[in-house]
Amino acid sequence: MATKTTKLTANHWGVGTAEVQDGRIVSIDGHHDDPDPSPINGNVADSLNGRARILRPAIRKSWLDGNPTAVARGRDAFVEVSWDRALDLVADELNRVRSTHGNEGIFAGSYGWSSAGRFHHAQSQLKRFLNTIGGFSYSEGNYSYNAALVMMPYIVGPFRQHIAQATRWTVIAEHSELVVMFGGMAMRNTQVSDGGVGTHRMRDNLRKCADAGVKFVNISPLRTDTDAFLEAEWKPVHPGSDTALMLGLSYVLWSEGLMDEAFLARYSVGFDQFEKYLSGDADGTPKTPEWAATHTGWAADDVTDLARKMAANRCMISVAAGVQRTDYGEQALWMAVTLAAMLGQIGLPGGGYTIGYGVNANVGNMERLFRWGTLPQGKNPVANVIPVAMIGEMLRNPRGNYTYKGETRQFPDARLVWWAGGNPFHHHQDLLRLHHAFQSPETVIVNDLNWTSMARHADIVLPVAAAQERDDFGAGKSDNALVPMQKLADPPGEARVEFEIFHDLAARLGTEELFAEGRSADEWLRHIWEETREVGQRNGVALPDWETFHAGDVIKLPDPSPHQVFLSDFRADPVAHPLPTPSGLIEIYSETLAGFGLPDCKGHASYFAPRDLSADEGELFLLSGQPKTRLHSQLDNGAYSLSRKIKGREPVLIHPYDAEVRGISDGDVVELFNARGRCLAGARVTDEVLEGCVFLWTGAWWDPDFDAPQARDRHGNPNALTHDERTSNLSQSPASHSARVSLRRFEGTVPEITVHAPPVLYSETD
Ligand SMILES: Nc1nc2c(c(=O)[nH]1)N[C@H]1C(S)=C(S)[C@@H](COP(=O)(O)OP(=O)(O)OC[C@H]3O[C@@H](n4cnc5c(=O)[nH]c(N)nc54)[C@H](O)[C@@H]3O)O[C@H]1N2
Ligand SMILES: Nc1nc2c(c(=O)[nH]1)N[C@H]1C(S)=C(S)[C@@H](COP(=O)(O)OP(=O)(O)OC[C@H]3O[C@@H](n4cnc5c(=O)[nH]c(N)nc54)[C@H](O)[C@@H]3O)O[C@H]1N2
Ligand SMILES: [Mo]
Repeated sequence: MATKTTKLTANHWGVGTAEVQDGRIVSIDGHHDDPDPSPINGNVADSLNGRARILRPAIRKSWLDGNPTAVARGRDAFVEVSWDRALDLVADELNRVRSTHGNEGIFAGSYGWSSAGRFHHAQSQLKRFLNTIGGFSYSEGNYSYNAALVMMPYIVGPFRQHIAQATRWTVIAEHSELVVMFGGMAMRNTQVSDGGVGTHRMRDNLRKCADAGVKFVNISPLRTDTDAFLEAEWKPVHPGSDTALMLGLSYVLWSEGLMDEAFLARYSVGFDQFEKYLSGDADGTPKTPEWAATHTGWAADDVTDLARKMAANRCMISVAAGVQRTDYGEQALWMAVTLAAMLGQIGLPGGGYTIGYGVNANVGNMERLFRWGTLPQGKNPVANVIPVAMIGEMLRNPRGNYTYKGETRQFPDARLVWWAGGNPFHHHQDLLRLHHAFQSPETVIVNDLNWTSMARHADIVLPVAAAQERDDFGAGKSDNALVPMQKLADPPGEARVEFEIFHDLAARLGTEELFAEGRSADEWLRHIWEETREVGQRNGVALPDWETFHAGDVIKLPDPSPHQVFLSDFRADPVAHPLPTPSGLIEIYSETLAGFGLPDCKGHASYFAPRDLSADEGELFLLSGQPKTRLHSQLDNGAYSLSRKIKGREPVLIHPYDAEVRGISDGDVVELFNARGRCLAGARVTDEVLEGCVFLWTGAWWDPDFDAPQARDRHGNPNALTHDERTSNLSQSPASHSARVSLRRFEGTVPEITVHAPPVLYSETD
């Protein structure tokens, strides 16, 4: 008789309650305690059992044949081999590369979200293993808010503190009168938080704001960047022009005597240098509302009106992380701080600014109580670290120089590249260019669940178990829920958990003891749980033993600072609580940044128009935000994700006017193209997007047709079109929201999507 059981699992998109029957997942729903569970759960069962799962270790055919350039990476067939054979090859390659080029020749930055779980975390496992054999080159920062990570310490303080100490939404409900949101507050993004979310609080907290009568202004090219219940005023802006708009707002405050001079004097430095730029004394261009209007698409009077309202009300300025994922994205951040300082409400309940609301489920809703136990990664003796979004540059220019944080640095010469838990053919820009860059390493190794576009660019592919196929526990990086992860099903085929894979490799390389310290996976889990219990005890929180916890329900700990007001200490006493900047104050002008002498980041916030890269750039702005129906590229082949596609393509939002002049109807297959690439997508004609702007969700697996012009992507991946320039020489951050494209109806035969099925596979005996 079939036995049905209910088990718990933790995902980045929340706690899942799974129905399991005969070792297979039947369905996954949210936890009954969660007021707003994520429908992304609806993808899991199909995706885990999908055709794209990697079932056996596989080696790229030409590479195995000893003629690695015969067929390009990303186009080749694979040969399935035994685990012993695959791991022998990996060990040989590691030995060859480190003896000829040193450990710096191994690049294992391996950026990506992988999956939840404190122990079976792909990057931690990979890095711990590589540290036992002498280390590796790596990357720092992220694709999410890298410009903020680099920029904020110069002008206010570390960005992670901004997020952790963001003013709580409950405080906003009580005290704010107006919330001005650059980049909106997309509810779809608040489904997710790195490492997991116990309770989705955002919707209820925003409802409290709406019920309290707080007014919202959504300054974004997309109306649905706020949910209807907020009744936000939609004031769309041209992508990349937020800095110009904020300058126009500042000009009104300045010229109408609405700025808080006492605040500026006490809490900031350098307003006078900025003032010369604002007034036009420095460059002959006063940043008037009329000037702002020419860059933003706003009417000058609307700029004036909004500035006056901001000065007359308790006003929170919110800047979505997406706004800094643009050309010169640092400037909008600096300008938001400058504008908020001029208003003088920083540190007051419901006033000031926050960068990063909406970037995950927890910002403004929860802060972690203490550090959870985790698998230690060990020490990396190799010091070469690149900014994460320079992966393409690094592959193209081994030992080349680049500028970063005011320094000149040198890329490593990466001979072997190893990716576990991330997908550069999802996250990076200009994928055709990346495809060419990925031809240069000698060896590429990928651990993944699925035949993603990245796995297809590997020489050695190692199939791994999914989060739902292993015992672990989840505890989000910014969350306060501890979630038992109970293995729901066995991994398919010969897929294995990463700990076992690295354990076997360490045995081949003589570092088994260093890697495993004599513990099995189960013993490590208990060890890490004990560590969590100990930190809990030190913080006055009693946690049960492993058996009780792992067989039980979610444990929820309280928010340590439910009434948090960002920078309230600093406001109360800037001498006792100085900011960690050189002056201890908000740096409206930064000597440090001015001293770098960069062309694209001056000593104060400045407007630079988005790049105009070539004549074939295209006439429409292209935006590419996070998908509602999945997490990045994860679960793209799940039922919920597939249900929203149009003729199998990713939907692209097109304004009715832009559609009409091109003869495009809702539901048509369209082709987007520019100088770099092209892709197909499904037309969704809607006035929720600004005219002149199209919006294509990220995450459709890149499915290049190498026989078509520019290897046209069949599926609708925006990174077929985005550029691989970074925000600036200061932070070298991704600028994926700044691209332009042309659009037409696709007239040819619509090709099948091939990327959700495996590549051509042989077995070694064929
Ligand atoms: N155009 C454009 N591009 C963007 C963005 C944008 O706004 N526009 N946003 C950017 C942002 S903010 C981000 S964070 C990145 C996200 O980029 P990524 O984090 O790279 O995207 P994911 O799809 O989450 O990739 C995770 C991969 O890990 C695999 N995986 C899951 N669990 C495991 C595991 O246990 N072990 C192993 N080995 N693998 C596992 C999944 O199958 C998947 O292939 O994308 C960026 N790219
Ligand atoms: N469901 C789901 N949720 C997610 C993720 C996911 O993959 N799926 N990914 C998570 C991750 S890793 C991250 S980093 C966060 C990202 O969180 P965000 O960075 O906040 O999200 P984005 O979707 O990149 O951008 C938000 C909005 O900014 C607007 N925008 C873009 N460019 C501009 C501009 O120049 N000016 C203005 N004013 N607006 C602009 C776009 O309309 C876009 O919808 O989301 C997280 N949440
Ligand atoms: Mo992100």
